[in-house]
Order: sequence, then structure tokens, then C-alpha cells
Amino acid sequence: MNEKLKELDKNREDSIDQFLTTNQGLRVSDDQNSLKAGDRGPSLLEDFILREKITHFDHERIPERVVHARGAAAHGIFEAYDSNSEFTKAHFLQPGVKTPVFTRFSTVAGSRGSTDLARDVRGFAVKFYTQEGVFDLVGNNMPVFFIQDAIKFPDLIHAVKPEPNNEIPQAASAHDTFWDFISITPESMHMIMWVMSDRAIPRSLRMMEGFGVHTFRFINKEGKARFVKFHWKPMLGVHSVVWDEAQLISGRDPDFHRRDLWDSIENGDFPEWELGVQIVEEEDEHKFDFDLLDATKIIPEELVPVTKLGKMTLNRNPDNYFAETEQVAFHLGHLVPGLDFTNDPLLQGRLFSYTDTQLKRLGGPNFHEIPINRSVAPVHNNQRDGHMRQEINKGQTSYSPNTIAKGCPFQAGQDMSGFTSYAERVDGQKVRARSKSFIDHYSQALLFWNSMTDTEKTHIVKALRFELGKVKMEEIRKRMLIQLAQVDQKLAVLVGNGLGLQVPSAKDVQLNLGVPADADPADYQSEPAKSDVGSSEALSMDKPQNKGIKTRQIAILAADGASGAQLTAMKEALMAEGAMVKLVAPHLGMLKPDSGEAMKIDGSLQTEASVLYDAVYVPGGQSSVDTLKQEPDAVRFVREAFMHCKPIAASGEGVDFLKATEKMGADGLLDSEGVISGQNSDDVPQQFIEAIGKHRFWSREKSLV
Ligand code: HDD
Repeated sequence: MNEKLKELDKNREDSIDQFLTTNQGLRVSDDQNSLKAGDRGPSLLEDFILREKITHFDHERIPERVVHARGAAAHGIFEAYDSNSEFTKAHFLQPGVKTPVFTRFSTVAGSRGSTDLARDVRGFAVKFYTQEGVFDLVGNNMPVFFIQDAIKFPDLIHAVKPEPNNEIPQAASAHDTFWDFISITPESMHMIMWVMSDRAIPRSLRMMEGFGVHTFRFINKEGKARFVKFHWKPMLGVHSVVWDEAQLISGRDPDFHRRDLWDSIENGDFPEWELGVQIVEEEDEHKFDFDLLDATKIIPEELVPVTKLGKMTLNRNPDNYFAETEQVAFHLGHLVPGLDFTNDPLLQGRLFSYTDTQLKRLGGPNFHEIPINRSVAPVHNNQRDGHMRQEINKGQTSYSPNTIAKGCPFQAGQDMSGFTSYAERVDGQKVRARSKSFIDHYSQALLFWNSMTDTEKTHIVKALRFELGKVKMEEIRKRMLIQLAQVDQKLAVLVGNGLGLQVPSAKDVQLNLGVPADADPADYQSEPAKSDVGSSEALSMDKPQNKGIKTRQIAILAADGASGAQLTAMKEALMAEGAMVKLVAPHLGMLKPDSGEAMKIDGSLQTEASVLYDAVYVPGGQSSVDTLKQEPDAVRFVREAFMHCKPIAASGEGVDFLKATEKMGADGLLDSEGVISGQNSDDVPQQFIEAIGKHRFWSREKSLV
């Protein structure tokens, strides 16, 4: 058990074999009836047991996070690799050091009860309980952001949240206010490419990358500073679902991502990520054609590769959602020696916002004492009192300097792990302005577009058609087409085709942006995209990742009379590769195969759908196949798997079922890539496993580009 989990133990409560008590420890003899004046009479005010129970209930809710309200989290461990000391003195990054972590993933726009499958950025926040204090790496699953300056954050969030008059739509950016804002915020265009890409609809939280977004600093023992950008790389590869599937999952299982994270940890399939950094020497700060302080820019991995620092393994689910996942409080200002900030104006504003929001959300300045937030490094200072103070500070003094307590608690020098800010030279006039080095808003949006495969480009075009299709005001759609044309004319035309709109001509750009007359044009304009931006392979997800099929969810679709031999052979082969196999049948209970013992059915066609699975297999057995053909839900199961480009396999008579499905709205199914149909059933498992490893077969989709 890691140190943080041990520390949490003293706060854990378990009611098994215990008496029910009030909060004062009084045993309660009747928790079902309130105290009344006669059994048909009014309840009595003196019933302190009733009052305590109801009062506590009345106060159960705290404000949800103003952004990132919906999330799921897990405990784990981070183990540093061998080679980091040269770059940072941070203790948790020294060779072999193991540090407890608590990691929370989230969507951004939706409320606490919204669907996991919203098209949205995902938060990726990691709390490291290091020996030198808490370090929070509060990032996202996309490496850039919508805006360059924190002062615009409330506007961005007001625009994307449900509209204030009718609180519609929930957890969706597809509405007028969001696109109104975006259409006159060119700096958002790079991020828009990411959010409209498949990155915004991950297959699972375990298959997402994470990014610190801003440029931070590493400081080593000698005091040498370097710029760094943080990356989390999932060991299972980076994968997404398709948009139609995301929408269906939102109905079938809005907890899809949360459940997947929970289940995989319960099953012992611990999610893992490698942490890495792109390192830039201080003297190279200005060698790029973008500004390292601009959070709308990446450093292409081709220019600066990612150096791996260590591995995070999430290996324990929380015991209590509220106590841990809801009350965890992240903050960029939770920092340890060996790390420091930069002057990125988005980062600088965040440094204020996170403490402020915790004060509101968790109710006072003692949120660091809530068990999940407590540092494992000892805490001693002269801060005192406040709502819900837990610590019982001893002694006469709570000030510094003092003599009565012999100067305690002491300040620590650098050699005692004391934090000192990096002594960056700062020299400038006080101005409310944006650096001209932030002005190119389109080149990296084009870099992203160029780096996508045709499939990924098609998905971006469709996403934009969907989002802008939900926008009611035509002038907003047109302004968006103008913006997109600044990135790539073809992209704008393709989106325009879907909207039935011509791309307005370039000379209308300024006119149509609707820039307020008194605005500073620098906030709204950009240099045109550079012509030679090239592409970056690291940005595409549509490439062989060779990560196997571990933890992939596979449905075996069968009915009574299915071939016991084929079913068992497939199940065993898949499980040997670490996949999770579920038997789905028309009814729950036991399935009687044509040979061997009855098998437990994991889900019926009433509760299951292929969108909840990565692939589907139909074994032979005439009577099984005959039954399935009569079940519209079984046909739909395979048809949807086909539409969503998933691997499908059948053996023996199972192939007849695929033929029947093909006739019912799945044209070309049997000849498609990723569909394995073998009368010779022995080969099917191996081919199926290879196909699942490829995730999706996009050749089934109509390309738009
Ligand atoms: Fe933020 C929460 C990530 C910009 C203000 N943010 C929050 C969370 C994540 C991020 C992952 C959820 C933490 C959790 O799980 O509890 N935020 C980002 C990233 C940003 C970013 C990667 C840009 C690079 N955020 C940003 C700005 C501001 C905020 C510019 C304000 C000026 N963010 C907040 C907040 C939240 C928050 C209001 C809401 C709940 C919380 O902090 O604890 O303070």
C-alpha cells in the first residue's frame, strides 16, 4: 500500500458489523419512524435524531466545479526512470523514486450528471504526493488551448456552457454562443481543429494522451533552468470512437468512460501512462517561429522529441466518490523544487483561479486538510483557524519571526529542499497588451489539418458540419467559414458544402468578422498561415500503434444451439491476449451450446449494444443463427458494428448471419476490411485478434476529402 493510501486509512469508515449511531456516537434504536405525539399525531421538534438526519441531508451538496464538473479518478503510483537528474532536482523525478498519485479525468463543459461521451476536451489532472510536498500537473488531453490570455477564460466558458436564457444545450458546444465567440476569436482556431477531431471523443480515458499545455521550467541541482512541456503517453495507445457511436453510447451508458476506468482497475488491468517532457534550452527560447509562452502552440515532436521521465500506474479505485474525487482540489501553484512556471499569460491567470475556486467550492481556506488533499510531506506553518479547521496546532506562537518558539517553524534553505522561485530577469513596461509574437493563429491549425489522414480529415469536416449545423444564426456559420478558410480553403469549402453555404470571399474577411469598432485589431487578426508548415506524424491517431488487444471488450453474439467448440475456442484465444469477452444472447440466464456445458450469458440484447464493445463475433450453430436472424436487435448489433468500422468475425453458420445482416442495411459487409468470415473456423480467432489490434477499418466510410 502506498504512503498516501496508508495515510488515508485513518479517515476510512466501514459500517459492517457496527451499530447505527447519530453523529455523536449515540446508538439509534429506530431509524424508520420519527418521534410523534401519538402514532397519527404531528412529529415533535425535539426529535434530534430526525433533525440531525434531515439537516445533514439538506446540506449534502456542494457547488460543482464551474468547469470540469464531471469527472472520474483513481489512485496510483508514479515511478521515475533513471535519467532525469540532469534536468531537474525534483525528488519525485530522481531515479527509481515512487510517488503516490491521485488522477482525475473530466469533461469540461457538462454538469456533474452529463454524459461521458460529449464532444469535448478531457481534463487530465494528476496530484503527486511527493516527499517535498504536493505537485499538481493540471492538464488536458489536448496540448493547446482556446485562448492565449486567462482574462478571456470566463468569456470562453460562458460561451460554451448552456445558454443563459434557457440552459440549453447540456454538455455540448454545438450552439450559437460558442461558435459566435469562436468565430471572432482566431486564436482558438488551432484548438478548434483538435476539438473537432476524434481526440474529443476518446474510446476510453485509458487511451488518451495528456498534456501540461503550458511551457514550464525544470531546474536542476546547479540551478540551471530549461523549458519543458509535459506529455502523458498511454501504454494502450491513443484511440477514439466515432461520433455516431458517441451519441448512441450517451444513451446506452452515459457512464461509459467512468465505468471503463473503474472496471479495468477492479479487474487488475491497471491503466498506465509514461510521463515525458519536451526540453528546450533557455538559450533556444526564441529559435521557434512561435512563442513558447503562447498556449495555442505546440512544439512539434519532430523539432523536440519527448524524453520519458517515468511511468504512472493507476491501481486503486477510490472508496468514496464525494470524499475523494469530488473534494480533490488541484492547483497549478502546488509546485515542488526543481519545477517552476513561465510567463505564459494563460498560466499566470490560472495561478489565481484555482485557489479561489476551491475556497468557494470546498467552503474555506482549510481545503488542504481534507484527506484527499493532504500532503504526505509534513505541514508546519503559522496559518491558523478558519472554517472546519482539523489541525490542532500546539504552542504559543503563530507568527514569524519569533523567539518564544525558537524561531520555529524554520525557513528551509535551498539545500534543505526549500523552494525558491527561478530568478528570471523581468523588465518591462506595465501594459495591457498581447505580444506580437502571439499573432500567428492559423499556421499550427494548418499543421494539424495537414497531419491528419483523409479519414481524420473527414471526421473533422463532419464534426464541423454537425456543430455549425446546430447553430441557428447564419452569419455565425459564415464567419466560421471565413475562419476555416484562413486555415485551409478546402476545409472551408467541404464544411460549407454541408451547410449549403459558399465560403465568403477573402476580401470580406475583416468586414464579416464583425469586429467591434473600438476593439484592438490585434485581438482579432492574425497573420495568414505560413505556406510551408508541413505535417507532424505525432498528431495523427490513425496509424498502426501495435499495442495488442488487452482489455478490449469483445461481444460474442449467440443463441441456444451455438457451436460450443467455436465459441470456447474464440473465447479462450481472446482472453489469452488479455481481451474482455462477454456472451450476449437474446435472453439472460444460461446458453445451451450444441456441445459441452451450458454457459452463463453476460448480457441480453435488451441491455447490450455493439457501441459498448470493440468488436463482435458470431459463432456457427444452425439453430443459434436461425434464432439471431429473427432478432432485429441482433441484426442491428452487427450492422452498427459494421457502420462504426469495427472488427467483425463469424465462423461456420455464423457467416450466414453476416449475410442476412448485409441484406438488411449493411451493404458490402462481407467484402469489407476487418470482417473475418471463415467456414474454416480454426483460422478465425487469430485473424480476429489481429483485426481488433487495428481498432477500426475506415475504408468502410465514405471519404469526404
Ligand atoms: Fe482549468 C479546473 C485544466 C485553463 C480555471 N482546469 C480544471 C481542471 C482541469 C483543468 C484538468 C479539473 C481539475 C479537477 O479534476 O479537479 N484549465 C485546464 C487547462 C487549461 C485550463 C489544461 C489551459 C491550459 N482553467 C484555465 C483557465 C482558468 C481555469 C485559463 C481561469 C482563468 N480550471 C479553472 C477553475 C477550475 C478548473 C475554475 C474549476 C474547478 C477547479 O478549477 O478546481 O479554477
